[in-house]
Amino acid sequence: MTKSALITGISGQDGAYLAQLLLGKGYAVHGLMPRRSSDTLWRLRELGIANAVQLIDGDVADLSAVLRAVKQSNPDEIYNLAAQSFVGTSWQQPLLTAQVTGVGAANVLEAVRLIQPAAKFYQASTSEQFGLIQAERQDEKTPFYPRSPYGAAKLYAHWMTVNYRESFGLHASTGILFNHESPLRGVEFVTRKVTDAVARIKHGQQKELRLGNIDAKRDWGFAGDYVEAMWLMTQQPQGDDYVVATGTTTTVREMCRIAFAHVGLNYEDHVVIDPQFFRPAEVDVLLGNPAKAQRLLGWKASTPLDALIAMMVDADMRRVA
Ligand code: NAP
Ligand code: F7E
Repeated sequence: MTKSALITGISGQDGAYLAQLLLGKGYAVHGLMPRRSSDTLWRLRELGIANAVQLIDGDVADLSAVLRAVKQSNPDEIYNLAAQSFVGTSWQQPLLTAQVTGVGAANVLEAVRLIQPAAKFYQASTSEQFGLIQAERQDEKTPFYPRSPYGAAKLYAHWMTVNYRESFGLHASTGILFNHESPLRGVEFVTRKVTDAVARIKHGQQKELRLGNIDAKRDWGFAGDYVEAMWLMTQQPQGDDYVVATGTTTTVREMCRIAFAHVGLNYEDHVVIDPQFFRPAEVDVLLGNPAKAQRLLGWKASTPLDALIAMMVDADMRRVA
């Protein structure tokens, strides 16, 4: 029997890789897609799967649309990836972020509870929930302390998922994923902003790159590896919470050095610090402990940061050329 999956946020970085993974496993893949006036299918097209997925018109903040999508797709597994996911924007649009990133998850949980309670549910939780870190290495037991409207909205979605698991017996999991990147990353996020600029500078189209706090540290992995962890969670006998990370942390500064050096440039000749990119509150450092995911899911990050950055710079060099 062909399995059916519903992915909210299918047009995003993770949605595209997850759709590719599930199609490869023989799933019928459905995606909830909000109407946009501009093209948002570029990632699915880059992976060559735009015509292989079935798109359902709807916004995750609209319960009626979510109910209809669940009914129409009759899913065995539901992956809730839809979000206003850019931390910087969450201070400019805190209520929209709450509606989409927070209440949107509750809408999907309600739809599962009401019409598809046997479906396995995955919630895209985040290391941003740790924010002002309460332990040097963060794991599933580390207390949360979000530092942005995005982190606070995700925390609501996270606890709603745990609550629905405990209250209604749903097979509901949260993946507390640390930063993960790829050539399909949105250009507003720092890694892709850097690799895109490196390609433009190398091609003589740009001279400088303006950044904010380059002393911030992140635990960066490859999105292609991380969607495997999402799928492994829905294959377990019961729902649970898992940290997904590499277990190493690196400054934005060092990430810049690697990216510029990949094409023979020195980042210090091009990076300019610009106060407009500093945030009202910063998450200074994140470092995950993925031991539980390794032990119970058999999952381990397999792409080192320099290989990831090289992959991203090479893709942007091709695009800019
Ligand atoms: P992304 O590229 O920003 O993708 C977000 C997706 O959500 C897009 O398809 C977007 O569609 C969709 N979306 C936005 N508003 C929506 C709405 N109102 N209704 C339905 N869909 C909506 O994010 P990502 O990097 O793939 O991340 C996937 C999920 O994991 C997100 O929930 C994110 O918060 C979370 N997460 C990401 C990371 C990371 O490092 N990447 C780490 C931890 C957790 P449009 O493009 O049309 O707006
Ligand atoms: O920032 C610093 C910035 O925007 C990383 C999302 O996927 O991962 C992502 O959130 C760091 C921060 O990612 C610039 O201040 C410096 O310290 O790439 P980012 P993020 O905020 O960590 C988490 C896990 C998610 O869940 C989110 O959805 O880089 N930084 N200068 C900059 N960041 C940006 N964007 N732009 C700069 O110019």
